[in-house]
Amino acid sequence: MMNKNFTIPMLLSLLLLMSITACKSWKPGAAAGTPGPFDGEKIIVQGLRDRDFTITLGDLKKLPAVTKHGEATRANGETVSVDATGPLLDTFLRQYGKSQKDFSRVRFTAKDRYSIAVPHEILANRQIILSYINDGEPMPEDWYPLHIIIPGERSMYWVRGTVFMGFETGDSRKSVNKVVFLETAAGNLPQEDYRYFDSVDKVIKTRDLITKYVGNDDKAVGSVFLKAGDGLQKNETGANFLSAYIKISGKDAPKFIAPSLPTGMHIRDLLYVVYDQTAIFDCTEAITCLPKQTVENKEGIALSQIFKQIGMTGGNNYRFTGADGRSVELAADNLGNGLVYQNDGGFLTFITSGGSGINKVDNLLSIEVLK
Ligand SMILES: Nc1nc2c(c(=O)[nH]1)N[C@H]1C(S)=C(S)[C@@H](COP(=O)(O)O)O[C@H]1N2
Ligand SMILES: [Mo]
Repeated sequence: MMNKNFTIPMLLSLLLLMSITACKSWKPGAAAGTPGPFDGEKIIVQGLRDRDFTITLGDLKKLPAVTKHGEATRANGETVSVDATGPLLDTFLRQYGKSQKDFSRVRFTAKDRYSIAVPHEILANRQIILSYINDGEPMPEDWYPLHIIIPGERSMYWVRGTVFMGFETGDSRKSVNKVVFLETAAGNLPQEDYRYFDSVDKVIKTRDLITKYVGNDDKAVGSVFLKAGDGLQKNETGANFLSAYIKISGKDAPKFIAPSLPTGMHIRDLLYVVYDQTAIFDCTEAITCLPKQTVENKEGIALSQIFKQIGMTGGNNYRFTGADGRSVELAADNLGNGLVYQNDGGFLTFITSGGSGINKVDNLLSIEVLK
């Protein structure tokens, strides 16, 4: 009978011991540098040598690792919080005699095609962790080989399942010399129905927009700059941009929608896009987020404000073109208090009462800097 009294606690402690060992064996590689099942997963590296090359997670595990705490706000307002373990991007770059601040942008692309470029401003000011352990534990399988963590920056930069790192140098952004107004341009392009939650809205293809209003869309454009009304700024690859749509009606319009890409890459309330040297600008969005001005009882957006936003400068003369193809040329001195507003029919109109009296352009399509 005494045997029984011994057996139960012994059995319990044995069970406890077994479960501890079991837990441990479910967490392979939870300490920095120790081997794990995903060590063979590859990451393509571009921009550090003449040719692209491949490294593995195993290679990165040989580098000294750090653990850093990062917090970010999710789109829904919640806070994501993580202790990320892995080498710093700068530690990886040091092997090639480089550092983060040497680059104008670093693009991370994931297995699910999610992609984002981290701008120089962030590269120069933040630590970037090439994380393979989150909160001391292995990550979900599809987050391997790397989860990029940038403490202090929004979680759109925290790319899971990173399989590509592209290091870009040089300022690829040229000066803007033309602005095309999206509302007017879209009116002249094929439109398709697009189901958006409970409604059916209209979309145009970005490729149609670029072909018709910017010119040769085959001209390789490294990246396309997009800015939203809430201040969000992004660079998208030329190829991804041209595979997408812009939803021009309904909720969140104008919205950059790429059905073949993760929804985290879609951008609502677009203000403007810069493709090569042309900006595509949405005045309706501008009215919701930029200072308004009144000229001749019309309320709209000052031309100077539009130029300032898109960075269009340096012209002595400008050509204003309407949707019907008719154009007027105005000297910079005569733009005066120029304003773009929406008339009662919903069409964009340019008006100025400066210099040479009142000038108007109905159904405004574009403004170009003349050499
Ligand atoms: N691979 C991959 N990484 C991604 C995304 C994605 O769709 N795929 N979405 C990004 C965006 S837009 C956000 S806001 C965060 C969301 O992270 P959370 O689910 O932890 O909030 O992950 C980022 N990393
Ligand atoms: Mo997001």
